[in-house]
Amino acid sequence: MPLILTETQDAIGTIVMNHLQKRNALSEALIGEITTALECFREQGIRAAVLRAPAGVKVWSAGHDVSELPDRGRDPLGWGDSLRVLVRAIQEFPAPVIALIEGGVWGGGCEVAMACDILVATPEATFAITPAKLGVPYNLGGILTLMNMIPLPVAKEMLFTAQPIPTAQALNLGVINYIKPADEIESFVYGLAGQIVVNSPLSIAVMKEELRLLASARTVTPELFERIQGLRRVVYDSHDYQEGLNAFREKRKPRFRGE
Ligand code: YXS
Repeated sequence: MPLILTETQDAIGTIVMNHLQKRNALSEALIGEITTALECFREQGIRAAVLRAPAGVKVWSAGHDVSELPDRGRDPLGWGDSLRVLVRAIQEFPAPVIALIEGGVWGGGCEVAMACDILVATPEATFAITPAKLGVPYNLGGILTLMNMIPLPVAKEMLFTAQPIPTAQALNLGVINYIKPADEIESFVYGLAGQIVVNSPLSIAVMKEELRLLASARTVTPELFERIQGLRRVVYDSHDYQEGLNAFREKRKPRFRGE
């Protein structure tokens, strides 16, 4: 059974994440279907894409599929990790991707939403960035996505508390573009997409790529990169990382020891 639903109309492509029994956890299978759909949209010359869950969901995405995170000793968020693949696929898609958000957005789901170009959410939506809850050392690219989207004190609060923030706060911070009630959000999002698809797709594609390249342009020396990777390795080699995974799998609270 497919994990997504897709639709194309008037140069607008829609991807509905539909793996509800796992709360749209970003498994390799789900991410594979999304990236394949984006490839098809690219071939069809889609000029705006909408990424959403079915109307009325309580959870937009539960984040990375924890059952697919490696046990300790291996970087859980390396270049080839499926979450990283999806974030890049959205950021490199040559047309704007609009996130239509209802329900809770958890963990890596926040980064997927924030990789989108325009975010529209219902008042009930929430955003929780949760590596600390699991004991995961977030990766460089992911931290940079968050740094580009969220003022540092708020990014730190979200990362350190792993608690959800409400849509109203996300709007105040500029993390999302609009808040729209559930009965208006769909027509609003497709109206926005309609304003995009009549403009020059070449101009938009180039400006999107310019923004991506400039937003990720950082001076990262080999020493800085190796120091960060060394720090992250201490975490994913640790008891606490394994404990976070085990606690999730056993549906219990983790007991972190700081080692
Ligand atoms: O028990 P069954 O088999 O029915 O499965 C349950 C959950 O185990 C499963 N599920 C997940 N499976 C894998 N990975 C997940 N992230 C995940 N989330 C949920 O879906 C079935 C229904 O879940 P349940 O009963 O908890 O649903 P609920 O409606 O009561 O609660 C929905 C949530 C989203 C509040 C709850 O499922 C939850 O808190 N999920 C985990 C959210 C989270 O911490 N995500 C971060 C994942 S790690 C990640 O994204 C990055 C690596 S990082 O940590 O670095 O950001």
